[in-house]
Amino acid sequence: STISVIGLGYIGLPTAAAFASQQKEVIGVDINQHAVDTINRGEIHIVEPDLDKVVKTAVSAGHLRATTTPVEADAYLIAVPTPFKGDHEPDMVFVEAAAKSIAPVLKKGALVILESTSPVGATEQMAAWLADLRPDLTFPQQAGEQADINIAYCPERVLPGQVMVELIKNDRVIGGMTPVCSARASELYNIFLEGECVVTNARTAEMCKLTENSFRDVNIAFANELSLICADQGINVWELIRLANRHPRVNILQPGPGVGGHCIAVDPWFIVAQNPQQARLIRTAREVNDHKPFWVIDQVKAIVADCLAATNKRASELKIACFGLAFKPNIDDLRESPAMEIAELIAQWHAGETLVVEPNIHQLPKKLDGLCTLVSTADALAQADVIVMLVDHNEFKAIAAENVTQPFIVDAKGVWR
Ligand code: SAJ
Repeated sequence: STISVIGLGYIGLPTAAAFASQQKEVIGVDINQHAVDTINRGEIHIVEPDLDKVVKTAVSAGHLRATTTPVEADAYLIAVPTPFKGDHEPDMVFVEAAAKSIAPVLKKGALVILESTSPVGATEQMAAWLADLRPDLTFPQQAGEQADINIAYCPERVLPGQVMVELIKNDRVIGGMTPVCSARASELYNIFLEGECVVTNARTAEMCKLTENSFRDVNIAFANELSLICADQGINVWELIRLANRHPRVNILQPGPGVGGHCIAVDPWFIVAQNPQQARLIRTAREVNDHKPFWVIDQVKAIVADCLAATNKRASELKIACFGLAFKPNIDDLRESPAMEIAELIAQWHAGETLVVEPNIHQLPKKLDGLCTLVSTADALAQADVIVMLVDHNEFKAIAAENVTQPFIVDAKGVWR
């Protein structure tokens, strides 16, 4: 039997590789010719630990190949992006395009699974698009258990940086449009899954994915709000959280420069867009986290003023060093990163030189090119007048206290708590 994965990005490619490594015939489909060519050479176009080895083995064994045109298959998994447009409304264009691209090759008995993070009702919408294009087939919304095509929503929940482990170990929520759809989807995932398949309906599964990331966002917002309160009260927030977490039922997350990545800062808005009246806490959490970078910048401006007053230097002579650009520690992913946003705004505002340290990249992103200078940790420590710590990379946590001689520090991650 053939499994086809539509969308070969951070979720689709690892999933395709996981099936292929169980000797299944997998055909990956992506509109990006470069990604397709790279995969067919046995290489990968994204950064994720261990993914390269699994893809290489699967491609050379002939179990995985990629193409730009959908083919006939027994099961389809759709793992395309669902960004938001203008007013924080989910944008389903890629899901719609993916569904419409497989419709012509859909055969009786096929299973279609949507994995992309989606608003509630998206799976029914996808089923309607498919049914419109294939009046010759029956779908669960009309024929229930007897349908020719089975459809389910099964969200991914893997942590970037740990995808190859979590993909296999995590439990999986299976939201079939009918119980038969759920059973078939569970059977499919059980090919590689060590975690459990937990069965529900499609709408609950859609909401479950949004809930998981909103839960984390709200909890990070709580920590970020505490950091503002503590700064005002002259309390060390890192110590405070460590102490509060000694309570058996308290488990506060860590404050930071803001919330980045493509999931936690996006998905809660899907709930807010559908239920603007009810989703008050979820919306406020988003606003608290989105505001955090600007608060950090205000802290930097205040420290720079202190530094100018204490050193008699001119602003143009002052070097500010931003430590970290990635959206979280020990990865090279700079997309939707609050640290990037902060570094860019500081560099635009600052009259002197802005240094940037990011041990996981070799070249500054275009946005910062000409605006900042990429330097090593040692050079930044030696040259900077003001230090702005933005990401708790291991390399930064390993810096010996005696090598930090500057008194002018904004530490958004509590690396030097
Ligand atoms: N962050 C904090 N404080 C913390 C934890 C995280 O400020 O205590 C920040 C990080 O620095 C980062 C952002 O939050 O900027 C998000 O990082 P993350 O590690 O919490 O999550 P992601 O975006 O890498 O992956 C999340 C995961 N969701 C949950 O943990 C509920 C992952 O399991 C999902 O599969 C993924 O979103 C996704 O694709 O939806």
